[in-house]
This record gives sequence, C-alpha cells and structure tokens, in this order.
Amino acid sequence: MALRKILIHPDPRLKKAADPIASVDDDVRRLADDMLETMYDAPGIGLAAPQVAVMNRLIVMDCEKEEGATPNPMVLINPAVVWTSEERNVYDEGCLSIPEQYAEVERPAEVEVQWTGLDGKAMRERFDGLWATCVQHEIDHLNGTLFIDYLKPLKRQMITRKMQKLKREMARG
Ligand code: K1U
Ligand code: ZN
Repeated sequence: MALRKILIHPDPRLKKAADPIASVDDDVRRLADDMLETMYDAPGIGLAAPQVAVMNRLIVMDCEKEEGATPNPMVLINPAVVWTSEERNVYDEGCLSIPEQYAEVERPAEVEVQWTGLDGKAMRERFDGLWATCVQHEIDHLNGTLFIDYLKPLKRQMITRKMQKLKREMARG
C-alpha cells in the first residue's frame, strides 16, 4: 500500500469526467488500497480517484468517524445514483482537494446507489445521513463537480483565490 498525492483545486483534472472501469484487476485493487490508506491518513471520510490523478470511476468512503467506532471501509467501482429522496439535507461540506474550506450544501437526504464491488459483483444500497452526503460528494468528483460549484459565484471565487495562493506557497516550499 502507498500514500498517493491529493490534487489541490484549481486543477483541470478535478473538472473532467472520469472513465468507467472495464474490469476489476490488480491495478484497480492496488488503487483502492492506496486510496483508503490516503483517505485515512489525510484524514477524510471519502476520496475519489480523480483526486489522486487517476481518471477512473472509483471512490472509497468510511463515514464511521466517531473515535473508537469500528472502521467500515467501502470501495465503489462505477457508482451511479439510481434513486434520490424528495427530502433534502444540508451539511457543512469540506473537501481534501480544497483544504480548510467548508460551506453548506443541500442535497437529497437519502440516495440509492448501484456499483460494482471489488469482487466484481453488482451491488445496490440505500444511504442516509453523512453516508448519503459523502457518496453524492464523491460521485460528483467522478463527474468533474466540486462542492464549491453549488455556491454563489462570489464565494466560489473567494475560495478558488485562497487555493491559488496556497498552491503558490506550497510550490515555494
Ligand atoms: O472527497 C473528499 O474530498 C473527502 C471529503 C468528503 C466529504 C466531507 C464532508 C462532506 C461530504 C464529503 C472529506 O473527507 S473532508 C474531511 C472531513 O470531512 C473529515 C475529516 C476527518 C474527520 C471527519 C471528517
Ligand atoms: Zn471532495
């Protein structure tokens, strides 16, 4: 297992749609392992492959964030939302590609998602609470959408400028 570098916004790869995964092979299993390690190390509750510069449709999540909770890592290959609730939920979202910036985003409170598991089997599950917010945030990443795209243009611009400054400082070392 290895830590992968997380891309920071703005980066053109975070604005592009990712490609479906044709078959679950050793490369896909290694990517999933590396992404889980990278997510726990960050720390975060989710991560999408484009955030580590891999333009394939794979996400990982573990929303059991209470201290002492049993870990519940999930790997979703080619995930797709197949049902959304009428009820909506607002959550103060963050993003590992937009460090230390948070904003309220409204999304369906419950979603049903279909995906392929690491064993190649078709899966379907309903998510609620933080899991529902997280799976929608991660699937958005696969479509080149960031949580700041839901904000008013002025707020989005302010966050983007902060990230440009952060990247300049990081490049200077
Ligand atoms: O996709 C990502 O950038 C990861 C992101 C997922 C996410 C957070 C909040 C709402 C929706 C999706 C994060 O994990 S940001 C970090 C974070 O939320 C967190 C970190 C440590 C403990 C608990 C939460
Ligand atoms: Zn994110």
